[in-house]
Amino acid sequence: MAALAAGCAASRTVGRAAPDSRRGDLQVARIIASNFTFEPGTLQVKAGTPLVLEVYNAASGTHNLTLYAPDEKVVVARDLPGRTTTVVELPALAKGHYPIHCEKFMHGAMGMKATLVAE
Ligand SMILES: [Cu+2]
Repeated sequence: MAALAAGCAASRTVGRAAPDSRRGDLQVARIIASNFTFEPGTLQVKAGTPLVLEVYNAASGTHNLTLYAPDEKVVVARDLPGRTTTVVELPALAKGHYPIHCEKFMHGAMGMKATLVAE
């Protein structure tokens, strides 16, 4: 798990989940994957509310989104086909910092990581 702590050029942009317009008990957020970043680099969400991530992979090749809990257990791991939106449904999360990594070989080391902050 040392790779989780390795410093590199992850995106510094900040995004925020929004309430779902159809369902007040859900929040939605959009993430864009590309070679080799996630945008936003920090995604702020509400703790205690289920979350739908719409993850668009703008690259032609497959990427991956793996979300780790603060204790480094995997919450969800999903491959992201190229030029496709993958919908990832997450349960209500407890407060904390959740690292996001692309687990394709070396992509995380090249900066393809982000942080979900539940607060
Ligand atoms: Cu990748």
